Amino acid sequence: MNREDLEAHWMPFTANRHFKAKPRILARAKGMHYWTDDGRQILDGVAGLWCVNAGHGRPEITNAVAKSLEEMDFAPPFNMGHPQAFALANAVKKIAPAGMDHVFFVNSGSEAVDTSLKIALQYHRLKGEGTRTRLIGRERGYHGVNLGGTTVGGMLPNRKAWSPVMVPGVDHLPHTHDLAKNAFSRGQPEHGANLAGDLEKLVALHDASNIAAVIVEPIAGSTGVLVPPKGYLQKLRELCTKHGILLIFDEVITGFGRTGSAFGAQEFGVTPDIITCAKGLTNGSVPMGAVIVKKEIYDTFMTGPEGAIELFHGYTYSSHPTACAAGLATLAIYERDGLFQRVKEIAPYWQDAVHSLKGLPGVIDVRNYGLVAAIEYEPIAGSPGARGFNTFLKAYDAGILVRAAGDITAMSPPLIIEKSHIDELIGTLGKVIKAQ
Ligand code: PXG
Ligand code: PLP
Repeated sequence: MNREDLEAHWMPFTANRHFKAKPRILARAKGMHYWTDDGRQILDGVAGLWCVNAGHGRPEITNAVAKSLEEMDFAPPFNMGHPQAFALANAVKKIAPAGMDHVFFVNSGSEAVDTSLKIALQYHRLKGEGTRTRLIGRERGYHGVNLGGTTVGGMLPNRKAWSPVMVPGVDHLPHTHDLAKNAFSRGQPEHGANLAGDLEKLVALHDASNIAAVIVEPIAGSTGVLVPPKGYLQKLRELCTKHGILLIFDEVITGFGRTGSAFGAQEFGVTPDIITCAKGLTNGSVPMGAVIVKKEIYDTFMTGPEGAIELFHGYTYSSHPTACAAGLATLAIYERDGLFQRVKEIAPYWQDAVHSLKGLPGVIDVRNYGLVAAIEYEPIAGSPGARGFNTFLKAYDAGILVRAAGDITAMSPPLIIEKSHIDELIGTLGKVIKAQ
């Protein structure tokens, strides 16, 4: 492909001119690997973009999608149903935390987040607490790119240009990243549970009667893998319950086995009121997201006249048959192959491997949980992010795909990863870091 052929496509979250000057084109994928357009094999250290949890090219998914498309390309999701939507909702409910038993389908994590915020606001109105409108996110949170999610998100470059249209009445809790106290933690860091207590300050400032929901990622992914300090999520749950505030876990990354449980909620033993998810729901094969709510929320909506629409919200492609087919096939693979349990089995090896990078030049932190890890580097003076991005580029040249988040290399391989792949991934990354 020459430069001209690349121009029309405005690429998302990409330095377009830099990319188009020296493109990185993936042409094929199978199992743990991608192949580039010029035939180079690349070991996938990020499950595509945190989504291909069962590994690439699963024939069960391909066949289910093909069959579904042949049977019925599309069915309107408003006022009409199709069997696979109900089947998938039941399959999601089966692996969701107990009591979280209703599922609203969308097409992405971003849509799941904005949907969850709308549900939270209307829930309080229906309960006669319509003053509960304020939303609370967290610094360094990522909740997708729609306006609600952008507002509750805590990443400056994602918000700056759109400041005037940010949703009003949003505050942010402090993030939990504390290198001084927690650097090189294995699993959950020791220090920082007290940071959840900042919710009390916001309650003291606004009064609980004005606060609708708190949204956090159990493990912040996009901003460089921030594992929750021991006791932090429990404390947040306690305070939300005390003040009648809904707790939303954004599990777009932590959902579907990444932590070693179906959801982070189960892994960390904290049940939120709402879960948002996407990515691993269809193994990344067809776009889809979902919002899972506890029974009490759904029941609260089911109280008006029977003939009335309860929630004026939904997408043309909510519960799209193709996506539902992909989701059903994906969840069946997770269950049949015991992939979530597999994470538990291989996580200690993964942990030892990533922590072997401690001591390499410029490495100021290594952290991990389940099958996710991050290596953080001392930034190059005057060029924040350059070291992380260069590491990504050099790693790609060396045959591994990792993700740059500022001066952090994030990794989240498919859950089918073998020890030999871990050796190759971390061995190669180590060489790249040494050569920087
Ligand atoms: N919430 C969370 C917690 C996410 O990680 C979204 C919402 C949005 O999902 P969609 O499907 O709308 O992209 C995400 C997505 C990265 C990276 O660099 C992470 C995501 C997306 C793109 C890049 O780590 N996560
Ligand atoms: N814009 C217009 C003009 C539409 O008609 C619709 C849906 O009918 C949308 C936006 C929303 O599209 P979607 O439902 O795919 O999110």
